[in-house]
Amino acid sequence: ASPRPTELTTRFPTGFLWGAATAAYQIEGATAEGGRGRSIWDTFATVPGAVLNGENGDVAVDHYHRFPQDVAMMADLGLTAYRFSVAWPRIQPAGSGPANQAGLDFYSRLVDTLLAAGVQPWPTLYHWDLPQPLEDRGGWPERDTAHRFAEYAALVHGALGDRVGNWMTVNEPWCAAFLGYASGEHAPGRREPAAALAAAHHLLLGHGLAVSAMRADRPGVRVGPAVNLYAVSPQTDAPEDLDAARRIDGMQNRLFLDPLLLGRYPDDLLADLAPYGFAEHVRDGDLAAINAPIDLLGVNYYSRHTVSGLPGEATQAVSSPFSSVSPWVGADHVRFVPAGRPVTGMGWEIDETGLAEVLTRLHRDYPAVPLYITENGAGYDDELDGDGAVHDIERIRYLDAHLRVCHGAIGAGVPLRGYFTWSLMDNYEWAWGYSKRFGLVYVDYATQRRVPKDSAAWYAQVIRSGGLPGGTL
Ligand code: PNW
Repeated sequence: ASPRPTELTTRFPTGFLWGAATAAYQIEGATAEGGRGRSIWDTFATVPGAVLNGENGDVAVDHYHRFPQDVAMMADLGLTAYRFSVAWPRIQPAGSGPANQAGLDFYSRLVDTLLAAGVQPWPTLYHWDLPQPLEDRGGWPERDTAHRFAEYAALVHGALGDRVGNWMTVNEPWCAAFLGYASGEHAPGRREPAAALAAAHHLLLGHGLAVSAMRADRPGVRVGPAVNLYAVSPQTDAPEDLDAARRIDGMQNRLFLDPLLLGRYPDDLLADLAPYGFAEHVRDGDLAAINAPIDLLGVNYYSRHTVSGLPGEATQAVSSPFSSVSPWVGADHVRFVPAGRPVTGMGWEIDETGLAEVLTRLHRDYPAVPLYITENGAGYDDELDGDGAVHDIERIRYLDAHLRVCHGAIGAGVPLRGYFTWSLMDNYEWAWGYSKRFGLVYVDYATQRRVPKDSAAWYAQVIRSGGLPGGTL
């Protein structure tokens, strides 16, 4: 028997995946090359006022052309895995029909380059770039979109599944549904609460149908969704605040976790959402499809929501300056209140204890499934220093604190198998355009020069040593 360590260490298990994440529209550019069709983000970015400074992903960080150097950079960092997304409009420019070979070829080359560099490819099939022709036919509020997604998933998996073992279906269905169709701060910019609920159901259904299609094709495939989970706290013990926390936890976390992992929607949400006709979208067999066995659950974690249901000063939900319409369907009276913690450059409170809560809760309340942190990171207005470096000590502190929580969770028996930081490099931060930087690597947008930040060197050292250095940061 191996001796039980008497002292806490921060050594991660052998085989723990060390990764970084990106998404197609945020990094690729080349939006008119290789037969790519238009996506809802191409359209949305042209709407006056939708994106800060009217910026778009036409060029982004030119990863479409620079991927060999970017993969070399990943290898230099020592990453053992890389999470990227596949642009649906590159594969099906019209949103349906046979695959565009040039689109498949791009991801095939990327996968081969990653494998040659010793980096595991972890693709996400949907990171928000719906083909515009599908939005023209109604988008995610339309049930047919879920079936189109499963078809597309099968095409990509058919082409890459011989080399790619781990897949994510949809990224953050909460954002895609509620920022896209309720508050309208993301593409396609619609402000229709009932449609947003339909979108949420169809994103989940699309996930489930895709899992089944991929599994039928290759029974050994490992696949799951990536959801964005938050810790949620009531501001006080007042019944109104407790109810606000129940609703926000419901809409943010349980609306997705319960159907995915338990095969049902929560009763309290079904009651809250009845006025919007939510249940009318849920047909016989849908919940069984959504509850198809998954092999992994991706958890994107950034912050905690502190909420109140009492009247008071209005604050922006999730600190978005881009819409005055709440994304919180059935809970638009809820106020998001600052709890006084330090914030990142996004205005998001830094609270690693929330990650501990999220992981503990998954372990306690849901059937066991291998967990991966598929996003975690901090956005700031980083700048090159006079010495040509980027000294991003706040990002290092953020990552260190969250990784310590991951280590503790593993020690407590949570089946956490890997960690992907958001993001590998600075990129197009959606409605914020290029103004917010999440990368370990700085990108000079004028020249596309990549400059590893201090956090990149720190992360490389963590990976090399297999754990976190002691001492204070
Ligand atoms: C996630 N919110 O987006 C995405 O998966 C990434 O593409 C993105 O760059 C990253 O987190 C940082 O923002 C989110 O308002 C966008 O709650 C907005 C919210 C949450 C996540």
